[in-house]
Amino acid sequence: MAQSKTFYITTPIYYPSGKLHIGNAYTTLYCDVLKRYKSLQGFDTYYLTGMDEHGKKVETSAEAAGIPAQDHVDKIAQETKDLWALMDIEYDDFIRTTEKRHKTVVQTFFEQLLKQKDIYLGHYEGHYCMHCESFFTDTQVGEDHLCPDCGRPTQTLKEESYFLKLSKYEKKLHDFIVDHPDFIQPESRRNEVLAFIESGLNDLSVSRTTFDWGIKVVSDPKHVVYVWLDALTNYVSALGVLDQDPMLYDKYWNGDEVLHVVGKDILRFHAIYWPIMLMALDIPITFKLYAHGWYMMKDGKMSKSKGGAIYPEPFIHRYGLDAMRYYMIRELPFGSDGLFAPDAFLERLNFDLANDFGNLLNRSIAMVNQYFGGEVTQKNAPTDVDAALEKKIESTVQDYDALMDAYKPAEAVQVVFSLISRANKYIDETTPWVLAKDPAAKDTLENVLYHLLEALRVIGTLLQPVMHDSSQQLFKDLNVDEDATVFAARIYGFKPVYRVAKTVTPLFPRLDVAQELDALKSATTQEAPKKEGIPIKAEITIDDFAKLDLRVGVITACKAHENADRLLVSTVDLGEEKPRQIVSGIAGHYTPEAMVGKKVIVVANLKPVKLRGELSEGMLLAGSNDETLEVVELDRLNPGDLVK
Ligand code: ME8
Repeated sequence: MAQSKTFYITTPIYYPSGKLHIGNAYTTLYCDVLKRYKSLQGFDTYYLTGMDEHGKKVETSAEAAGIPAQDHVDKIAQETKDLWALMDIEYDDFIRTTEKRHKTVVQTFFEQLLKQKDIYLGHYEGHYCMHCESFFTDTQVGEDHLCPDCGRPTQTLKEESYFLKLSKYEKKLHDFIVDHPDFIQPESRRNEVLAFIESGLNDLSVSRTTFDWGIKVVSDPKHVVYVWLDALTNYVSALGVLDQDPMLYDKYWNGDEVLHVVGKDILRFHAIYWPIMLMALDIPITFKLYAHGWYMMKDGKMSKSKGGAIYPEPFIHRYGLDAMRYYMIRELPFGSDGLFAPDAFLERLNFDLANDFGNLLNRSIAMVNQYFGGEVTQKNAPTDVDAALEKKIESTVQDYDALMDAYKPAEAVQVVFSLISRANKYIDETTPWVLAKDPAAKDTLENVLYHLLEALRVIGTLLQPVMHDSSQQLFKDLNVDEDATVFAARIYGFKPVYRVAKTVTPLFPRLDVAQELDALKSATTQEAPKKEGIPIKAEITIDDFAKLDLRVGVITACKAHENADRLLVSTVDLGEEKPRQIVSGIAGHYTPEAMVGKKVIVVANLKPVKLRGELSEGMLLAGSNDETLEVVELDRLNPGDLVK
């Protein structure tokens, strides 16, 4: 027998800085769907997920919880595994960076890179963003010393640090990306990465001496390994890369298809640092990288460790796992952001799942029982309408496979639902209840019902990776054996005879949206944990404060910054002749649409600066903590009014 092709898929490993929300759960679900699809396709699959348990952020959140860091990460790792069990995630391994099998690999890699002088000891004096755990250059932070990634203020730090020679591999990486057009997807992200490399790579600081919670550098233990170098290594440490007989590594890393799935915010780490590490270590770059968009809530971004996030559990407990899996996959198109809104969730449940899908199954089975005592056989008298449905089944399977092979499950699921609509329309076109009144039309009617059952069987096989339980229920209702649910069976006419169940339980109930919204409100948000203290800055006088010219402004337009994910460009009316343009690091927290109409406080006498190429003539006031940010808003004042 020919050897199966292999498919190795990974999620990012999550920070245990709080309970995982639907944004984090999305990546894991997405990988689960692709893994299940590939398994059905006959691939030998391996799915890795896990936790990224080191770093300053984790140390701080353990301190905030008042427990030792190891206890803290143990607790969250268990909660995370419980969530994956609830979501029926079929991962093969769960790596934790505090495990010995991982630490050893990180330490060995570090020493190897040190020995071959790809890592060297130096000093870092630069602008450090605590939030992003990254250093930036003068040019990157601009005059205001703001983090170019998140827009937060940076602090100047000088510390001894080891550096990885990114510059040495800059050209090689650029060539690699150019030579492998599908290495980074979607293409827009690939172009972003290329542009970033073309702007020049600085050597990367890869150790820290300012905290302890990390993997120690063996030859210089006052340093801990930079959390990203540590975390990225998980993709091969979990496969036992340095084992004497690295079976998993040989099979899956050097196998047929390797896919790292990440959110757009962590693209650079995976598209630049990770491949360069591998090049330096002489490990082949076998993976492809897919960067997905974010799930947003109606009023902005979700946050893991503070309030204001949506969690999967209440939805699953109340509406069942498949409704949640369907919505989460369906609403995040390839490469774009999506909206997770409870009302939209309920409407999809009603329209797509209860009305279109559930009803198609119920009606079809009820008619087979009513008109044929539960048993129908294929008849050979196809009409044009039948032929159209058969063709639709065939094209659906083709389109679905092409989309799934291109890692686009949202689009693939939509194709299946268009077949569901088509099958419902087929019932309207063929009017079985009219045919049933005419004894001469008995075969025609049986033929119609047979077509419906075949369509349903194929729909069930296609929906398996996303809605496993509902597909199994459907197969049970249709009384279909396993051999009619495999890949090769996804053709019209595969199963010649049906003996369906006598009754079916509806797959999805119809819900009262208003009533459910009320019930969900209390269940979907979590209270913010206690704040950590931030030291008060040095004292100033009233004259210092008076130097600030603070004015009321109204945002009349707002758009995303073309060259920076985290920046929004607002047009602000300050009651002056001409509106101003202000760039702010708030894109992770507000959509451009949500900003329009806000009455905000503007620092009106701030020297104009260019932020990633866009002029910024002032600054909006906002409150923030580690995870969330809120723009300060006013209500009754007018543009140009003074704030004192
Ligand atoms: O970044 N919608 O971990 P993390 C969709 N430890 N995805 C979202 C999201 C949202 N609203 N919010 C977050 C880390 N994510 C590192 C990874 S890998 C070697 C180390 C995604 O817990 C985010 O884009 O902060 C990222 O892919 C993932 O959740 C993990 O985030």
